[in-house]
Amino acid sequence: MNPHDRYGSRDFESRTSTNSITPASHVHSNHSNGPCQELFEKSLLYLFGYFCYTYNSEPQHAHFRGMMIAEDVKILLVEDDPLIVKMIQSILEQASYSVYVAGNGIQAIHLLEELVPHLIICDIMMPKMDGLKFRELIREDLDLQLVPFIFLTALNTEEDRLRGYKLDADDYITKPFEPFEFLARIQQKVSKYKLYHNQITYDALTQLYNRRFLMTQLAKELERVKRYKRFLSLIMIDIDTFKTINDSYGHLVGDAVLKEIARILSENIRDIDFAGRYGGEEFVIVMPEIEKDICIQISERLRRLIANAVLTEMKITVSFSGGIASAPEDGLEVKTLLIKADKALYLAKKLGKNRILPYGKNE
Ligand code: GH3
Ligand code: MG
Ligand code: MG
Ligand code: MG
Repeated sequence: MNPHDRYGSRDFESRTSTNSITPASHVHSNHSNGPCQELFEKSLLYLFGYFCYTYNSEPQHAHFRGMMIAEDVKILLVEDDPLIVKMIQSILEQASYSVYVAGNGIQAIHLLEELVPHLIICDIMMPKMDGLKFRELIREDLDLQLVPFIFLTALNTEEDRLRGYKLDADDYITKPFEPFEFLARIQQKVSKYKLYHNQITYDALTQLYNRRFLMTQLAKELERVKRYKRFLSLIMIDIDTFKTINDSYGHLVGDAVLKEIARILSENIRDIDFAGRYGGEEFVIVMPEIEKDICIQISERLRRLIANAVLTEMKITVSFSGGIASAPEDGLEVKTLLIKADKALYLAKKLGKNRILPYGKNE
């Protein structure tokens, strides 16, 4: 079992905290039958039957909410043929993937407004917007640029395949395909992407979001605050006199203390909140939909929790100081809010540490 399963489940892949889309929102439309359609469908069904009989699914794992927990790997399937959709969906779901289906490029773009999948499988010949046009459009999206993209198509001349690769497709699978090989190719791309994604998203020591990803997520939340006139608070935390821990017990114990602090913080925030490691012994917790006064209360609870915790086998106790800033009252930009939270934190240190100050009440 994944040791982090208990941490709850904020879905970091969603583009904002309020989104909730469910897998397999199908939309199908009629498609034109090619000359070999019947034979093709029969061979697909045969291979698929064999696959269902033999395949033994294994659970997948990924990261959520700034710490690892049981995973949900999302695959977007853009395909207009209902039979192929059904088959691929079944293959992928048996391998524990969540499948989201769009019947053409336009529907796929609509789904991608809320979803960042771990992989996209895309047919080429589709009504309204074909796969090539769809690929061209999403290549410009920063969130999607690195998501593996596979063309799955009956178009199988060298020219067709080259055209696919020129659009920077990671793979080009032709129909009919063999289910085991198909799944193996998907799994290989998903696991490479997960590895890469984890490296650019999480801090290796604490498994919280790293600074870069934290700021990206915060920027997205602030967009939402602006667009929907919502609010958000964040606390910047700095462990008090942490240098003395290193000096007294050594860096490895210091690391273990940081890990435990991260775990406690992460276990005691809501699913839609997220925590990141901002620097060495500095953390930031972002709380969407929380106004400053409530953030103070929540942060006080966290401060007491940490101050009362006995950490590591060495039974170490620590405290932290924190500075709070809120949107929109203190600003709507990432930089502005972090600077203000840092100013409040600085004052909290100056006033004697082990305390939390909101920006704007003491300057
Ligand atoms: P203050 O109350 O003013 O924050 O005092 P402090 O000792 O916490 O502050 P200072 O900035 O002087 O020191 C921070 C220390 O955190 C120094 C550095 O060695 C330690 N540190 C930073 N990152 C890590 C880390 O990843 N592992 C360990 N073990 N220590 C770290
Ligand atoms: Mg098609
Ligand atoms: Mg510091
Ligand atoms: Mg410190």
